[in-house]
Amino acid sequence: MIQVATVVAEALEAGRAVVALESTVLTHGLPRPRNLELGRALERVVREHGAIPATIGVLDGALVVGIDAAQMERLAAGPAAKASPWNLAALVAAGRDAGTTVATTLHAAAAAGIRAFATGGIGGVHPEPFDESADLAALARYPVVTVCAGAKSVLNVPATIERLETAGVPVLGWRSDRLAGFHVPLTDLPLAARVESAAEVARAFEAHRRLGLPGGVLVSHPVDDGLDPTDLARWLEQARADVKALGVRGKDLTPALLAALAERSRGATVDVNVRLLEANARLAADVAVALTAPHAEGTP
Ligand code: PSU
Ligand code: MN
Repeated sequence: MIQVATVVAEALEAGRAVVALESTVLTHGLPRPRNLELGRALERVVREHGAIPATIGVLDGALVVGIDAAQMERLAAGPAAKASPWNLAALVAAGRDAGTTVATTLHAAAAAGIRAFATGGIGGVHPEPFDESADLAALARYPVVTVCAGAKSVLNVPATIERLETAGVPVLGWRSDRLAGFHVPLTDLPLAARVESAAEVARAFEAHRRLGLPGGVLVSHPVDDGLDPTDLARWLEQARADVKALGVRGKDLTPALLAALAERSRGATVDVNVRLLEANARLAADVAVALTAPHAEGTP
């Protein structure tokens, strides 16, 4: 039921660098037509940095690793559902189209043997009422390096980092000692480990695996020229009130908050989101290349 595109299967077979990309950001994270432009741009960035992109999505009920141009257009145009691990089977059984969240993308990437993945911001713990993303459990479960810009700003970020700790997910600060803040470069949350190069990320991931620890590692990549924290706090307060008035809950919550933020900031949050996604794709490609180097995959 998982279809791996020929170009991706051949690249993996040949030991070449491959980067997984998610598609919920295309179906639910960004407005049209920027979603499709971004989907194409991310694949281009990965190729320019020496790796093969594999955007993952659900088409006619098939979980596809490495969607083609027409499939990307179709997902970006919609309508498409949002596939998390808890609703994936039902969507597949019904033959639906869907974007894959970080959690579902990790599942498919791991099944295909892909070791590097780029997203924007991971899901996590929402403020009241209780709601916690399946992304956290998936990060703790699948052996993949995920490059992100921290957790999405709409979340309870301190609680999210605590949950990652409990789950045993190492968070590596890219050239920084604090967690990245998604729309803003940095939070004030300290990280246990700092990395300066893609080779260092690859070595940390290999150490994690050789120790027999389950799951992957998360790279926290701060955005350049992020939003002003005071502006973001104001827009966030407004966006939360907008979404509360709509009574949105569950899997519709994150997309609704991102859309409300985009509206309140007149597109400023979308501009930063696009830039950080491209930067993360670049870094994930460098990590994927480093993971193919002999020192990274050698015997213990
Ligand atoms: N990063 C972005 N934009 C997004 C997402 C991530 O910059 O839209 C998506 C990811 O697919 C992530 C999902 O897995 O939002 C989280 O949704 P939830 O909180 O319902 O698990
Ligand atoms: Mn949820």
